[in-house]
Amino acid sequence: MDPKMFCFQCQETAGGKGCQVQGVCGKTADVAAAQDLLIYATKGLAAVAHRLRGEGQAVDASVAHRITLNLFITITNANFDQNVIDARSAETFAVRDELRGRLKETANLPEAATWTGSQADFAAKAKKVGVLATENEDVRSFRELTMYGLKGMAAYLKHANALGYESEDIEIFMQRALSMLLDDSLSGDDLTALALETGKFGVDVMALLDKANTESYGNPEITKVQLGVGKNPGILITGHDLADLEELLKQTEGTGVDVYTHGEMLPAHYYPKLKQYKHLVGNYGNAWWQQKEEFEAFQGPVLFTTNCLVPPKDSYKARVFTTAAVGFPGCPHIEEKDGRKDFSAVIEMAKTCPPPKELEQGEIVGGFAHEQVFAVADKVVDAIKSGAIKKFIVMAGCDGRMKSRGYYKEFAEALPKDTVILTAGCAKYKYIKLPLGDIGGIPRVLDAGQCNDSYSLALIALKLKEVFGLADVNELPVAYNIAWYEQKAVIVLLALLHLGVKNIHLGPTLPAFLSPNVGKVLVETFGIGGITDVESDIKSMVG
Ligand code: SF4
Ligand code: SF3
Repeated sequence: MDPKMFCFQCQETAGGKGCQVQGVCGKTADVAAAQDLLIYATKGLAAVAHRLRGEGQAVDASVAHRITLNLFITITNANFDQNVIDARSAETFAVRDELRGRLKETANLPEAATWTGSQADFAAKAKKVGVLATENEDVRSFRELTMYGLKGMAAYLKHANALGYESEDIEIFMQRALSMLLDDSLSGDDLTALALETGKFGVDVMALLDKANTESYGNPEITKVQLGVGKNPGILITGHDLADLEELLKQTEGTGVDVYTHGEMLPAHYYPKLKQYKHLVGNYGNAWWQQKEEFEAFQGPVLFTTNCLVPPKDSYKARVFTTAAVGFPGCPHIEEKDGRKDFSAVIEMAKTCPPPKELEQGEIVGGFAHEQVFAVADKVVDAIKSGAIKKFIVMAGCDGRMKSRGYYKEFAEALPKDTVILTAGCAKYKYIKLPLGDIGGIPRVLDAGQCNDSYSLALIALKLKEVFGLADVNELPVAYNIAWYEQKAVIVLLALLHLGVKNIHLGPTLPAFLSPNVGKVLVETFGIGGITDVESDIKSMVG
């Protein structure tokens, strides 16, 4: 029997193989098909744009922006609204056809660049263009590895774009890579090279976003973030988009409504220009997967700026607002108009709501991005030289709902006291609130920020390599134990591989989209491995 859908892009995929009836994330078969069609349309548009450039013709920046948003929309836990997704497919096909009309040479275009059909034909077409349309499992695996890297890249590029930072090089690469995913003539070596090149542009996009964030808001600095609540009504903002947070902070100023961060928005508190807003009062809750209980308790409106959205319960659904790539049927979506988003509906709702129920008290200390760590580099280097710090463990990445992820909390607790955890991404919620202490004033968990701030961790490693005069970044006393869930973790992984980092442990399970042969390439070339149990892994990673 044909599966109703097929998706294996995230770590929680059904049975560790693929969601075939309904997504574990809540994505229905119809939404999965709509996303498949949007990806197909986007590849077709990219193929036409790539050929136009090859002919020396200009391609408008709006094409790149469309591709970026289309990819972002299909990331895990971003958009569950079939109408929105289908409308984007229709528009994308129309833009593709308009561009194709300008081509001088249209011979041998791939099918995705030429398919014609009405919106009524979408459902039938969508069934034929998903992941399984590539029959050879190794080709499929390489293609999807690159595709998920591109989705992560799109997410980070979109955040940089929101702050006015663009990169034509990255956009041109994305269009070329997408068009290569339609090319049946490529060899295994070509596809391996493409996946690794995606990692190179992964470094570039994280560098661009880092520049956008730090030039807009200053360099993150060591900051204590409150976990308790105040007496005012509040808005909870979640996701990764700092530009949306800044706009919300401006519009809530003086209204008597407080703003709380949730999940991946926590690191906003570390930026000097964002933390100056006195009504940005604290962080509420934990990583994305606990949102059902936490949003109920929050009692006020919740604004989603990116993934991870869990299909909301009726008890709080009326309080959920979305913007940008995020969408859920029945939840109001705030569009940008004339360069501005109007959050007044969110603010007006907040004024009618009781203040949040307190979940906990205390604080989180974070803000250890590259410049802040460089500022205390002497202290860190001395601690390594004296043996006070024996090893750094990079534990960046994602959190998730699987019970097996308890491993990361246990691993953090069991690490010897002379080790320091370097973290970024929502994976941190497994251990950032634990009393792990410090080493001569250096906290044993250094949070650099969001998942994209894994770039900061790479810069810190490269700086240490320079200070210690090492030839290879793998000679440093640094081990990598990374937790992944969605596609932004894929671009982070490919970026680390591009930087030459070897022997990364990836868990809690290896990606289902890696075929045995492609997995073998990654193991043999880069020493990538899974996780086993806490005791054995501490022995092998720390010694
Ligand atoms: Fe399944 Fe993950 Fe795809 Fe959702 S995103 S359908 S959980 S593989
Ligand atoms: Fe988390 Fe979704 Fe990946 Fe940005 S919010 S790290 S999972």
